[in-house]
Amino acid sequence: MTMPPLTLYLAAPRGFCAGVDRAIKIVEMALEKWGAPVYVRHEIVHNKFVVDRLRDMGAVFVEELDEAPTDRPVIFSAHGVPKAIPAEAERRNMVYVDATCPLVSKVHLEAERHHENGLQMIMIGHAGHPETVGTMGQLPEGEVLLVETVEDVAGLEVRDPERLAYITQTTLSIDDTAAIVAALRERFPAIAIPRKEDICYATTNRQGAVKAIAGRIDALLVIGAPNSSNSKRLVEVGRAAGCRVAQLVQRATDIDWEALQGATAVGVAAGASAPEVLVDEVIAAFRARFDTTVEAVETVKERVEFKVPRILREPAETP
Ligand code: 2E4
Ligand code: SF4
Repeated sequence: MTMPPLTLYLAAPRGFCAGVDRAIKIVEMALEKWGAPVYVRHEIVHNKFVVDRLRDMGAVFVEELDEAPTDRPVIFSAHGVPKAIPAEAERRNMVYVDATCPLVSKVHLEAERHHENGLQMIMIGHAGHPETVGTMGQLPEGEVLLVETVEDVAGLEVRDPERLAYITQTTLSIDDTAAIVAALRERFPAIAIPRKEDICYATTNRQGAVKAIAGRIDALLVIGAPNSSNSKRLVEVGRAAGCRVAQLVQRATDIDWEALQGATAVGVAAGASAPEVLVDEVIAAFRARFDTTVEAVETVKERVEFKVPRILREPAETP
């Protein structure tokens, strides 16, 4: 039986960013240094495949610090934590390693700097997302006001419209955020503008890569988890760029083949927390059904790398 021809356009950059690479390495190195179990507060990154692999190696994932015993090391996820969490770990005399992405920590420091200068903060982000909770938790309750949409801007009740600054989650849609920023600037012309955008390089590049293939494809598959903010944004970016069919899939078994009927060009992108083996798995699933040609479309090369914290670069203390 002859298979129908289909071209797969692979968006590049895709998949792991420097912050995810570092966070996973932190868990692996902690297991090497201290042995199992090592506790991790929240999924280290939002990907079941990554979490299951680390769990098999001896990591134990918990949602709250008090679910971890005090005599084992604990790692904080890449998304960041409110200030109260490391403080609590110290109070309980726990060894902890912070896997917060340095680009999230940069936003934390920015919030603190503005606060010290007497500015009230507005955060653009998604309510309840761990990064938003962590960033808002850098400042006392009530100091950071959250906006999720352009409509939210009208309802803001600020202390002093002359003394405001804004920060954002690192994984937002570039275009949606620009619209919210425009609304903020219109309502509060004196609002302080960040020296550099908080949306990180990896988010920016992955969205750019989806836009670059959107015009050539009948459907887009984004590999990523349903709780992965940056991955969900890639689906939205695809839709906004004209992809009628845009699916978020955790792995090949999630693909809705019905929806792809008649397609001859399909785009594949992957969120910052999705490992490349899952891209390979999706390609293999296409090869089993179509006479598949794979074409990578690279918009930019990424060369960012982050060091792991010093505690993991030092040898374990001998008793
Ligand atoms: C930390 C910050 O934030 P998101 O839900 O996109 O996290 P995910 O774990 O999917 O991606 C890695 C990451 C971690 C992104 N930004
Ligand atoms: Fe860091 Fe950006 Fe990766 Fe998030 S997506 S972990 S902010 S590099």
